[in-house]
This record gives sequence, structure tokens and C-alpha cells, in this order.
Amino acid sequence: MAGAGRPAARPARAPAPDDGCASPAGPPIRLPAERALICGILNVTPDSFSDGGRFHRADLAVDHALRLLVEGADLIDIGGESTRPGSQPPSVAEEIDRVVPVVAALSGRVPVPLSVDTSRPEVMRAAVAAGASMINDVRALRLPGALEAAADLDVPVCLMHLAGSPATMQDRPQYDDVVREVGDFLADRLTAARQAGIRPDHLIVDPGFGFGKTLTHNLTLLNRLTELSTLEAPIMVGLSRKSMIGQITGRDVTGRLAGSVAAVLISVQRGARMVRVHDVAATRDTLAVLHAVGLAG
Ligand code: 9MG
Repeated sequence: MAGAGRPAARPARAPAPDDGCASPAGPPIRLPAERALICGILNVTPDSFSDGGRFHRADLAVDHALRLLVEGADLIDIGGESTRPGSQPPSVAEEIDRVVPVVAALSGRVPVPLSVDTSRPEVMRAAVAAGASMINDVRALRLPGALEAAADLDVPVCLMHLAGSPATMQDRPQYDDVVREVGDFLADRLTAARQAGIRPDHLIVDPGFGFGKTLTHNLTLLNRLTELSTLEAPIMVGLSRKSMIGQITGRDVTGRLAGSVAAVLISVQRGARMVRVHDVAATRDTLAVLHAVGLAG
């Protein structure tokens, strides 16, 4: 894999004191003004859509996390539920069994924050107890008990837009104005999160590319991403290897690297502060070029 094995080009960062999200668990998440953060994807599912479930075993998952780190990941997002269209969620116990051993094995061993990709309050609590310091919730804390768990845990949370559920989301998604409707949804979830007691500076939003959206919806969202800046929360995006990239390029999941980094580039130029990716080294180089030209804040 390109870039693996070389020392990570990891610029020392000295963010302003108020630019960090303090957390009681692992290292705090900091959002430097000068470049977007790269969140490496670690799926510990038997059926993940783009890595074929290759990291289902905890030891393989740990090896892969260490590779993402060498490539330059700023944080690692660990998930035990496949959210590909039509997928059915595992039981809570199964999800905990997949995620928690990996979080525990990496916590204290890696110098970057670990994020847990889950919607279940029980998994959030178990993962943060094991060392995770961020929650990435594709259901935006809508499951019963999730708002309360996130507020208790006092860690940063990414609230993502998802129309319907992973099982049904691609059944004829419809919007009058996808950007306005996704923005309204995220605004409501930000309000609910603040009302539940989650610190405003702990909240991140994500338009949820591919989650209940057609290709046209996804392209409109990407093109008009800057409009979500009115939410006044950092924007995270996940475009890596998604079917929208396949629809544009005509390539299967193994051939979507160039399309994925192009999409990252556009998203960062339109205000994304965090990018969730499989291909960390290529993303890092892409963002380094963008930054060198002074094009991305
Ligand atoms: C878990 N997951 C899969 N796709 C995602 C995306 O686009 N954003 C976030 N935040 N999480 C995602």
C-alpha cells in the first residue's frame, strides 16, 4: 500500500487551547485550523462493503489500525455494524464483542484518539470505558438512551444524517431540497444534543453521503457543502469508496481510490474539517498538496 512503512508525515500541531475537545478517555480530539483531520476506517464486521470484512478478527484489526497510523491517520474510527444498504444490525452483545476488544487493545498503545462507530448506548459506554474518546453515530443519537449516554460520557460526537435505516435507506429516497432538508435535520439533532447536556464544542455534523440519497442528492450535497457551515459545527464527511464514486467512475470497490481522493479534495475545499477514509496515505498526500497551495483552511 502506497506510503505504508514510511514514517508518517505528521506535522506537529499546536492548536489554540480552545480548539480542542477535551475528553476523559483517550487523547483529546483537536481540530487544527490549518488542515482537515484524517479519520482512518477500521471495520470489524464480517461483511463490510468495501474491505470485505477482512478485519473481523481482533488481531488483524489491530494490525490494520497500526498501518492506518503509519500512513498518517489522525484518529481511528472503529465500527462493528455494517451500514451498507440492506444490512441488518448485529445484536448489542455481538457488536460489543467485535468492537471493545479492539478498542482495548489499541487504547494506550496508539497516540491518536479512537472513535467508536455505533448507535447503541450500551456499545458507546463499553467502548468509552475501554478507551474510545469519540462517538460516531450514523443515527445521530436517535436510538433510545443514546443522547443520555453521549451526555454522560462527555466525549465529542459526530451526528450524521441518515434517511430511514440502513436496511431501507435506498428505497426511493426523495427530497425537495436535499441540502436544506439535511441541514434542518442536523440542526434539530444539534438542538436535541445540546438540550441533553452535550457540550456544544463536542458536536460534529456529517451529511451522510450515500445514506438514503441518490447520486444526484450526493452530488448536490457535495457541491453545496459550504451551506452546512451555517450549523456552526465542524463538518465531517465520509465518501471513501462509496457507491457514488463507483457510479461516477464505473469502477468496483477495489478501483475507487482516485475518485475517493478527488471527492475528499472537493469536500475539504468546501469546508469539511474531518474526512473518514480507508486510504489514509493517499488522502494525506492529497491534503498536503492542497495545503501547500494554500487552498484549504
Ligand atoms: C460509519 N460510517 C459509514 N459512512 C459514514 C459517513 O459517511 N460518515 C460517518 N460519520 N460515518 C460513517
